[in-house]
Amino acid sequence: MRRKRWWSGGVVGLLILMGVVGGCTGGGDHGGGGGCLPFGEVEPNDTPLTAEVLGGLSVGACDIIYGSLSDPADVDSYSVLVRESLTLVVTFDPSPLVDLEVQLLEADTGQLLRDCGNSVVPEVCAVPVVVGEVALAVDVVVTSLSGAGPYTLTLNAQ
Ligand SMILES: [Ca+2]
Repeated sequence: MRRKRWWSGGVVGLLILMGVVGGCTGGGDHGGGGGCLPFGEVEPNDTPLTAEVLGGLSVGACDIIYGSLSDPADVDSYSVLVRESLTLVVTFDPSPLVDLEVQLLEADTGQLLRDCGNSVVPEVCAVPVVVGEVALAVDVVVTSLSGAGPYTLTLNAQ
């Protein structure tokens, strides 16, 4: 009798566990509660080959990057793996010392997905990303139009 009850509890527990895992498609990329995962910038990151890898993005996930362009010629590249079709909402918040340009490229082909323009207008850039059966690597490239200084970049997958 006792053994049977234990087994029932085990099945229920397993189903609950499966439900939790199935419901969180981010696979641990977001800490729950909708908070953004923080990243510090790591140099060198000037080229697609040295892009800082931020990991996978699924709907509901969010990364926030604290970076800095050390001089007007500096380039900062970040690589995300988009796991499903989603809209990537990029928000950039530079220091007044720097005027940024942010571009999103398909990592494998180098094809431009969206030029988000400079940091004056707009400061928010929504980029639809269509993903087939295989996850798509996207490079986010930050350059300076003028000046140099720190910035905050938020990648929100919706
Ligand atoms: Ca750099």
